[in-house]
Formats: sequence, structure tokens, C-alpha cells
Amino acid sequence: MSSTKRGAFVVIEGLDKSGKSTQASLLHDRLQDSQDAGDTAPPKVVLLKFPDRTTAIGKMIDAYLRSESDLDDHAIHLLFSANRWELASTITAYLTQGTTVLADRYAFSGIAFTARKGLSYEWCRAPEVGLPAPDLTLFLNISPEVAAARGGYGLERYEREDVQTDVRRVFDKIGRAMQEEGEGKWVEIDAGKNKEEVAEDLWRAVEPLVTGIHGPINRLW
Ligand code: T5A
Ligand code: NA
Repeated sequence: MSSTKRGAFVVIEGLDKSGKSTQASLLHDRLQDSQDAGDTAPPKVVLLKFPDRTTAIGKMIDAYLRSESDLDDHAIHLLFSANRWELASTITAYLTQGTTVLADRYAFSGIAFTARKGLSYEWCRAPEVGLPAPDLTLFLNISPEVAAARGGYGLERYEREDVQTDVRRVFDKIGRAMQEEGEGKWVEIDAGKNKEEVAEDLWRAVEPLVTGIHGPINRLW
């Protein structure tokens, strides 16, 4: 077996306003500082965000989320998935060159938000099959009531307590499936603590991966 290591793929998931973007940014900076990569080396870590609202597909998603357009539930689901597929080969390339990839939301949000509308879990999962699988998923756990009290809540389509409670149920199902199927580690983090405490808990889970990973990049399911 070759001793070459690849970068780790780490995903941050959770309910709306659980602090994903705040923590993804803190974690990105900490990973960057954790090792001096030198001038010519590939970047130590990159941070991606899903949905990536900057692409052509991302702009359609953005209009939908801000309720400026309406789309069939199946159609918007496939756009969210396509928005990940747009970046799949980029993720693989980064990991192969030894860069740690952090993603702020991923396929699990895709499944959870559509399945709660009543579309079947299997149908929701199908377009995600074959995407690069995370080595570690950090699920930021927060009660919908605490999330609703945070800044900016309620501005977008899905930011309602009844929606978030349903979404939470699907996330729990996904988390159990990931554990049972051994498809990559799924770790729940208490996101109701203050920012610094949550950052420490995330770091404890991520630190063992910062020196890289042996073995091939896994694929989802
Ligand atoms: N979606 C997404 C789908 O339906 N399908 C998909 O495939 C995908 C990928 C937009 C929507 O799209 C849906 C899910 C969403 O409904 P988004 O662009 O990720 O997804 O949404 P954002 O608005 O960027 O992110 P969130 O609303 O989920 O917020 P975050 O990132 O969880 O929270 P963050 O870090 O922005 O913090 C929110 C507020 O809380 C404060 C922050 O300062 C901020 O004001 N805060 C804290 N306050 C107290 N204690 C702490 N520990 C705090 N941490 C942060
Ligand atoms: Na966010």
C-alpha cells in the first residue's frame, strides 16, 4: 500500500441558524494555521458552501430560496444536487492533492429538506449517489426554538419552526443510516453553547484528520 495520504473531506451540517457558517469559517482558519504549508505547496484547506449561489444553477436556487421564483419540488431538488455535482470533480482534485476540503452543508441537507415535503427518502437520495463521501460529518444540533431566536432567522423560505422540526427528523434518520452502514463518521455537536465552546468541540473531532487520510475517496452510498 502506498504511504501517500490524501486530504480529508469534512462536512458541517445542521438546522438553519445552528451556526454552520460561523463554525465553518473558524474551523477553516484554524486548519490553515495548524500547519505551515509553505509558498509553493497546494492550499492546506478550502472551504466550500452549498448551495453555491454563484453558479448559473446557484442563481436559480437563490431566487427560489428568496421566494422570488417557484419551482416544482422535484425540479428544485435536482438543482440542489446538480449544484453539488458541478463541484464534485473539484472536490476530488483537492482531496487527491492533499488539501482538506470543508463543506458548509452537503447532500444530507438536500435529502432532509426535500424528504420533509413528502417525497420518498429513496427518491431524494438517488441523485446524490456517487458524489464524494465525507470522511466526517459534524451535525450541529440545536433546538428549533433556540435557532429561531438567532439573527436573520425567518428571512428565507424554510426558516419556520414546523419545517425545521420535520427536517430534524430526516437528519436523525440519515445520521443513524450513516452510523449503521459505516459510510463515514457522523458526529453530533451541541450547537446551543457559545461560539468558542462549539469551536472547541468541533476541533476535537477534526484534529485527528488534519495530517491527511490513507485510502481511496469514498462515494456516497
Ligand atoms: N437547502 C440546502 C436545501 O433545501 N437543499 C440543499 O441541498 C441545500 C444544500 C439555504 C437553504 O437551503 C436549503 C437549506 C436552507 O434552508 P444556506 O445558504 O446554507 O441554505 O443558509 P444560510 O442562511 O447561509 O445558513 P443558515 O441559515 O443555515 O445559518 P448557519 O450557517 O447555520 O448559521 P450562521 O453561522 O450564519 O449563524 C446564524 C446566526 O447565529 C449567530 C450568528 O452570529 C448569526 O447571527 N450564532 C450564534 N449565536 C449564539 N451562539 C452561537 N454559538 C452562535 N453561532 C452563530
Ligand atoms: Na449558513
